[in-house]
Amino acid sequence: MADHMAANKTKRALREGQVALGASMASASSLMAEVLGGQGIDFVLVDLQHGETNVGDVQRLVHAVLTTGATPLVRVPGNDSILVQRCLDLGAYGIIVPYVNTVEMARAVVQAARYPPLGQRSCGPARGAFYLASDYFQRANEELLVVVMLETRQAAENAGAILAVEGVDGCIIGPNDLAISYGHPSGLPQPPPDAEQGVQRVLAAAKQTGKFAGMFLSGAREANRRIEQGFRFLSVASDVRIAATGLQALLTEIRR
Ligand code: 3PY
Ligand code: MG
Repeated sequence: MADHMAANKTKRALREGQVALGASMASASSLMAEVLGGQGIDFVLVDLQHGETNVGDVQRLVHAVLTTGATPLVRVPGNDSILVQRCLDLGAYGIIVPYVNTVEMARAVVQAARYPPLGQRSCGPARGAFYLASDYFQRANEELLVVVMLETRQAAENAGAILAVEGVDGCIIGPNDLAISYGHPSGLPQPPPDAEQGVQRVLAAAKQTGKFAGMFLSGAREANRRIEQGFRFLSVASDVRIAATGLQALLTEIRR
């Protein structure tokens, strides 16, 4: 076991003002975790919200990602203190919490994810202290990434206050839920004008508070456009979408 917790490369990069690119995993496959992590990506997001993954899968998926050098992050299914703590105890290097709409909700995330004095995370890092490093408890608040999802009109309106909460490192926008909360359908190539105003409000709040803003995206052009605007934490692909679009493209080519 290491004496010192390995640095969270994604958090370091974000802190230095760099862009971090990641891929999301809807599947619970260790093979997929290794394949995605092995492509030179900064982080792999294990998804307990919309994927097939359960908390019992988290340990082996996080481990598989760690072997590749990518940072293993976990999106929990909701703002649930117990699940946040369990996923961190199972070795996640960061947590992404959906539907954080208010300052109170952001404070609850910090209470669950940070050890005292910043929060009230209970100390029992099953993997952290006995596998990751003996100084896990001392280093965790510094190394672990805490990301809130801003994906409603209310969240966009409260973005400045939410991002100012100590212990929140940054945010990521869910464009589908954001569009829906403004009364639009999901799956649009770009947010309609009123939802885009929400996007820009989040970005401005991030710049003002010195935190990072991110977005779930697919498509290189949209990713580059958002990076130019100042978004720095991007999930640019998901395993199921890549499999579906890659296979469709191949079949179209063969059948042409
Ligand atoms: C959304 O678009 O709402 C998301 O949460 C992306 O996963
Ligand atoms: Mg969402």
